[in-house]
Amino acid sequence: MRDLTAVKDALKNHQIELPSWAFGNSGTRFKVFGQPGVPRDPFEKADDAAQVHQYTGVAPVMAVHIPWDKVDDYAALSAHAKANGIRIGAVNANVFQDDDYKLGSVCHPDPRVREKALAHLLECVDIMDMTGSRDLKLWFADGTNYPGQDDIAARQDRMAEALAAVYQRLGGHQRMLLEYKLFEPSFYTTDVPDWGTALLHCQALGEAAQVVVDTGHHAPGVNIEVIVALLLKAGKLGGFDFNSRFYADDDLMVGAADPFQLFRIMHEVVKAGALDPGYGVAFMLDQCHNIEAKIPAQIRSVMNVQEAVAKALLVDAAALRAAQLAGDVLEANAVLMDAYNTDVRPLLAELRAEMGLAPDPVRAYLASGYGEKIVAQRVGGSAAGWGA
Ligand code: RM4
Ligand code: MN
Repeated sequence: MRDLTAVKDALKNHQIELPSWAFGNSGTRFKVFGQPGVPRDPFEKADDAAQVHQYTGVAPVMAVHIPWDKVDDYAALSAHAKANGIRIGAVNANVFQDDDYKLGSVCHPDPRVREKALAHLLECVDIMDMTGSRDLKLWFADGTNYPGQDDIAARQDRMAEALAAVYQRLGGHQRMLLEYKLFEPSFYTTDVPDWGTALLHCQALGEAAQVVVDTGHHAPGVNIEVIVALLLKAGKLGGFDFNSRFYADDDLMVGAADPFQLFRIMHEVVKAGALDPGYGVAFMLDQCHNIEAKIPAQIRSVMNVQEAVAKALLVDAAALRAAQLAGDVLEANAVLMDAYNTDVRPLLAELRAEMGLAPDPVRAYLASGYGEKIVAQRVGGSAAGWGA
């Protein structure tokens, strides 16, 4: 696309969903370094998410994670988000932090544990009804550590059974997003380890079941844009959990480790017309800011996604196609690299000016004094976190 007005319009309409858990304390299994001023409840998380939206203008949605974001009154949480200019997005289920789940959740050999896990998933759909959320995001830590520990095929049947029960419960506008991950916490088998497994389950369920690509959930060297292209072709790409990784599921800021990969992924999305909000791909962040300040890190992440999207939108599709059809390998590659090597920061600054925003959202946030204000105000209570 060479029409800069169209590029800017597409960027204005491209929304990025923020993870509530990115605002709370997080860490590794070695240490959680608490930060002053972190939210103490989901309402304060929504306040912080609203800051990210205020400075970027394209992040008006915050995903929640249950039970981390459990509240007595979800209508009040939605109203609070709305009053701050944002809304509640995907509801993420958590069936990996209870003692009962040592050997799995919905794939556990004991039907009592499976029932408990299923009840939680159904509770998440109840919450979606109250928050008006469209998406239920499912990631399972289920798997085994040792050969012979459990029956691999039987576990697939248990997974399918639970997913079908949840699928039945979905309302007309609701979707189930199934996320895969190669390994961790299980080290021998994982019950939904890859996009093929996720796709098989989703295909068996129906249209409202879609696959989520978490960019940190593959083996090193896996070509994620091929997966994205195939899922888009199958009409089964429900969304992304964006983050970057150097080694495993690092959950670092998206675009930090490999901005070129992010561009290649977004190029597939743009080509398929899937950037359009009506297409139904949820562009979510799934990150943890263990050592850096959380709100500016989220702002930076949104900006990193925007840069990749802008570059993908700048690809001269006609020239690329012509070179591809002519078998001109070098020219085709050059067309793509031309877009990638464009400095889109001036374009994004211009876009922000048009949207009434500061050209540099991170600086504007830092100058606002909000960071100092929350450190001063949020004393007492217990800081939110996922308790690694
Ligand atoms: C998982 C997965 C989920 C996220 C949790 C915290 O690895 O990526 O999407 O909710 O971590
Ligand atoms: Mn994820």
